[in-house]
Amino acid sequence: MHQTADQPSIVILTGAGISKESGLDTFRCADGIWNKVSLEDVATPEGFARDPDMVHGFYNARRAQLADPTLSPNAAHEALARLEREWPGEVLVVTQNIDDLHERGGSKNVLHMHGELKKVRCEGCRAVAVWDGDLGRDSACPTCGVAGAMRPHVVWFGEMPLGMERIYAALEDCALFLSVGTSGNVYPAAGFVHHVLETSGGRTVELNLEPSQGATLFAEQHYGPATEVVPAFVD
Ligand code: BV8
Repeated sequence: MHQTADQPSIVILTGAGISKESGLDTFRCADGIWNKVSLEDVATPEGFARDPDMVHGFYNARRAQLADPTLSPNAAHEALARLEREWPGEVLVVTQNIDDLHERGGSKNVLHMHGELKKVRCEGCRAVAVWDGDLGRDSACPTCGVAGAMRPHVVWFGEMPLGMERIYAALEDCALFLSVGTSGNVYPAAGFVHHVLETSGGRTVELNLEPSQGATLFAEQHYGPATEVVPAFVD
């Protein structure tokens, strides 16, 4: 569908809940990742400096899970891709997730504000590269060749999320802000609904398994598994 600039736009914020029914863990549910490993140890620059092998191991295990051929996008990812194809205006998926299930579900306009599991970054030349398999403390940069300076291309706590200028511009212009599968614990993402209310005044809708931290800020809420509530909302 050809998107025309003057048509109303949609911004969709997604979190780990949208990938849960594809078999990927969330962070703060009872069986969540942060109940198994401390985020200070594996999702901060300090943790990486303290024990790079532990952090590489944490992301290598998640990258291997993503490469599992039985893992696939679910009806919620596919419904958002359908919305992008059928909506005349721009549809931007801003995801906190580092998996690639939105792209594999057919979404084209995706912004990974917390980075991507399948990409790595060289702390020497700053180049970002696609990476399959394990990354280690001695891995060499595919761009500059220097070994020992590679890290996951992932935003850790205390680091600036990616694409913030583009995200705020989209929020200030959107007719609909849809939040899917996020607990609303992590900033700046958790503050996006507030930004919409203060700027574009767009329609705000939360689709989640249960009320998020910011639930009362949304004009509409629909609760249930993403594979049910997202297609129901989109279609
Ligand atoms: C920054 C790494 C500034 C990749 C992640 C006090 C106040 C305000 C802010 C702060 C503060 N103290 C510290 C901060 C800043 C901090 C923050 O917000 N901390 C929190 C804990 C208070 N934020 C940051 O540090 C961010 N950076 O602020 O930079 C700055 C300024 C200038 C210069 C430099 C820096 C960076 C945050 C990014 C951290 N990285 N991940 C990875 O390993 O994955 S965040 C981590 O949490 C995850 O990646 C995820 O993206 C994120 C959010 O989690 P959710 O996606 O919401 O997942 P969660 O499990 O919480 O919830 C799942 C939801 O799904 C639940 O509601 C559940 O009910 C629902 N669900 C479950 N099943 C289903 C379902 N829904 C539908 N269907 C289902 N089947």
